[in-house]
Amino acid sequence: MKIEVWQGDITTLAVDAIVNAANESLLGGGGVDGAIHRAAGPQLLDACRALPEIRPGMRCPTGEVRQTPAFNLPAKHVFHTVGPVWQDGLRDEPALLANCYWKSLQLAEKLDVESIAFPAISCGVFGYPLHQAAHIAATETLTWQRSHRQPRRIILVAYNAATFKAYQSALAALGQPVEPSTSAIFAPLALGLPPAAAH
Ligand code: AR6
Repeated sequence: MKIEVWQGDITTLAVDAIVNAANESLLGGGGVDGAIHRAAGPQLLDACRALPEIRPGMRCPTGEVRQTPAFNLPAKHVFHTVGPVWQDGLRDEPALLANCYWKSLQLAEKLDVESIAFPAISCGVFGYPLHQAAHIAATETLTWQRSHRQPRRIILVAYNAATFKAYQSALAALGQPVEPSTSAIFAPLALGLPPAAAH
């Protein structure tokens, strides 16, 4: 088994679970969060609002994960996780980012998820340096995969070429080269099925 790397829009993937890079309110935002809410439809926001608040305005602390259905998306579940805002790297950012990956994988195992796709959590608005974040994503997912059977497919989604390259070099440094054909291997899953056919 290998960690897969795929370049494109995570909202098009017919996987069991896609991970959202959200904020602690879970009430939507820009970036991949905005794209996921737009593609899933307004029921996603209702489902997020229905999740319990830990304190006013906070439904999911940084480094944790919450689950909702995926509504109009071709995926089955959305796992909402909250990455750390990058400050200087000395405020627990690496451990918090690692938790986003690890706790999402624990939830996936609990829900019998066979395939899961992650965006580059914290690498947009939250400003995490790309190569450091890619190293954490690669380390957590490879470590998980080497010691667990599920999820069988773990896909790191790069929205742009720079992120794809960062994943390639992070995985190669950890002993897993990524062949250029990886996205072709993945293509049969990314069928772009109309949402109604996928449910
Ligand atoms: N598919 C895959 N990746 C995407 C997509 C997409 N459709 N769109 C963007 N990305 P960001 P963060 C990539 O900013 O840094 C939101 O407002 C993007 O290129 O979405 O964790 C939330 O509500 C980047 O590599 O998330 C929070 O307030 C990566 O996804 C805050 O932003 C993450 O960028 C979270 O910031």
